[in-house]
Amino acid sequence: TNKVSVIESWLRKHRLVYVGATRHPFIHSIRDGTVNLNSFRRWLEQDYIFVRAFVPFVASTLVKAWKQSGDTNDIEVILGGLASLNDEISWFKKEASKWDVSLSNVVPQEANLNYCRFLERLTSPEVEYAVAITTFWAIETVYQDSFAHCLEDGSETPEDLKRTCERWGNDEFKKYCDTLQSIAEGQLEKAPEDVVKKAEVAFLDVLELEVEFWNMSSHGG
Ligand code: HMH
Repeated sequence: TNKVSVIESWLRKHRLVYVGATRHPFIHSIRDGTVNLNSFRRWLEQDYIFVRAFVPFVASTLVKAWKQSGDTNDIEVILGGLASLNDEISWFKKEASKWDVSLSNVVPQEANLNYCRFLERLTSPEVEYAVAITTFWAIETVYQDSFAHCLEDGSETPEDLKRTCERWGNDEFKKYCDTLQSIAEGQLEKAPEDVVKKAEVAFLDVLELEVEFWNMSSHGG
């Protein structure tokens, strides 16, 4: 059938919000090479804190997959996500030393704290798997879409920043996001209406929190 999927319909309905999160001025500044390097350093140190908080959220999503879906494929995909977060933490440490950023005493800023609290709320066993996996997909997809934009033809991303853009903008990460999307879609198709509504709200929350995160990186605060 050519029925529009739940996620596809949200992307249409919330197009402007989605574009706001994935084509933020901070991303434009990386893409056109005008990015302020202190802003980039701030993003790097704050995102390291974010990723550390992202791990328990993804782990809790794995537990939900195991309890509520039991699908072997879902569990392996989420486990793969956890494994890549393990690599990501090492990557942050290496990258930070290249930029003279110290990760040992980073003070999380307000936008980051808000985002980490949101993740923590979603680790609750009362939050449905459909909501958690949709949130997981949204979080990964915003970075994939944003950083891939910095690598497209015509972009003038400085050489030093390409390593970062490639981390999330590469084709394999795109495929991983597509897989998460189809898992989320499968859950949403069979979820009751109130759960689909909660997942939509969580999707919009992610977009808003991502915009605040980019704002924080650009200007501090
Ligand atoms: C703020 N959103 C933020 N940081 C990340 N590392 C990702 C998404 C994707 O992993």
